[in-house]
Amino acid sequence: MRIGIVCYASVGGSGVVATELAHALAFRGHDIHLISADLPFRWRWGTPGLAFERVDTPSYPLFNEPQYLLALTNTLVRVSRQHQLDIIHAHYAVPHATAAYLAHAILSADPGPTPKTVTTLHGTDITLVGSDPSYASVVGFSIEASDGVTAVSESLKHDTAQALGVRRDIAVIPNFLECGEYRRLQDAELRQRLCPAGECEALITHISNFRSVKRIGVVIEIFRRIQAQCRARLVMVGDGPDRQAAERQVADYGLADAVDFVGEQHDVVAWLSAADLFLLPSAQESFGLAALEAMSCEVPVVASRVGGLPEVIRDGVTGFVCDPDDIAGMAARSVELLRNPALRQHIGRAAAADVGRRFCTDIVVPQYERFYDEVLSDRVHR
Ligand code: GMT
Repeated sequence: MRIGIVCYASVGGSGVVATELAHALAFRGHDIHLISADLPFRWRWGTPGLAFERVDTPSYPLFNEPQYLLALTNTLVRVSRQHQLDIIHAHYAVPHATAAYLAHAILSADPGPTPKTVTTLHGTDITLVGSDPSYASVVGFSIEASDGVTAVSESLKHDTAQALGVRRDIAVIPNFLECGEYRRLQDAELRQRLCPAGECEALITHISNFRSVKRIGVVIEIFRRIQAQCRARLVMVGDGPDRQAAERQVADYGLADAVDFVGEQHDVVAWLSAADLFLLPSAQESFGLAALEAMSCEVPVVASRVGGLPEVIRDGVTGFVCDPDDIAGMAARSVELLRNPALRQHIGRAAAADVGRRFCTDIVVPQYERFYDEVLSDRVHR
């Protein structure tokens, strides 16, 4: 198949999933064009069958507003015409589903077949941004107009109907990772560096893009409560708007010596392999790719019971999910895990095994291939 995949380049799960899907599909013999404003975070050169197509949004002194939707639509039309795309696959509805719709309308006047459009919903494109009254009508319309729609969890499928009144069929295809790569490393060097003997007993990690939905302040509050009961260090991986406030909070709590802010990191497997526990107390999380990565590296996760997280983490079996307001509960679960190495190992191994059964590339990517086949043969219900 010839597929154009559209995504955001910035650090964020939707861009990661779209880029990994592009690599995996190219590896499986498809002709893939990854279309984005910049090279995505996870982009790797040299995969045969995979090309990068940049969206250039020219500026003009009259406009304060960059015309990204028009530039993207134009790029989709150009790439479709040059490479006779079978499918345009938009990751993140805002505004990618709308650009796909417009490109489809333009291309339908050309002779020959018009590419089908597929939209994958990721989360905040529905729950925060897409349902904002400033966007809701056009986002709902563009989703209804796609030839096929997928969501990364049952919870997000439900939220799409609730928030936007979308009535069409939505297939649930979960996020995935390369299970062979997301494996706990036995290399103790980073652990030793972060957690020298005598200074800390447990290493706790959080990875995100530090936006308010991730509740970074709650991560630090949970850590403060853990610290009151057992010696531990917290490693904060990532960057974003809430980082400064978090650093101030850490200083106010007198925890500066126990918390490291290490910024964005490419090699998350090494950081996860050093960890005993992963915290994800988000306010909303349609899937929680970061939790999946931790689980695959045998790190037990304590998370909020929101969105798709309970579909990823089986409470009490492959990690723990608590009411998002129950900060005391999240701290108690964390302490329970940190004080009991056997439980930690048991949950960590169960988590990695479950990821291996449900969320590996070679299990999930064929689900996308089957979905593309259904869309191309008009077997998808609107
Ligand atoms: O979180 C966002 O605002 C953006 C989005 C992204 O592009 O990373 O995250 C969402 O998509 C991820 C990939 O499908 C999911 O793993 C995240 O749970 C989801 N974030 C939220 O729902 C808050």
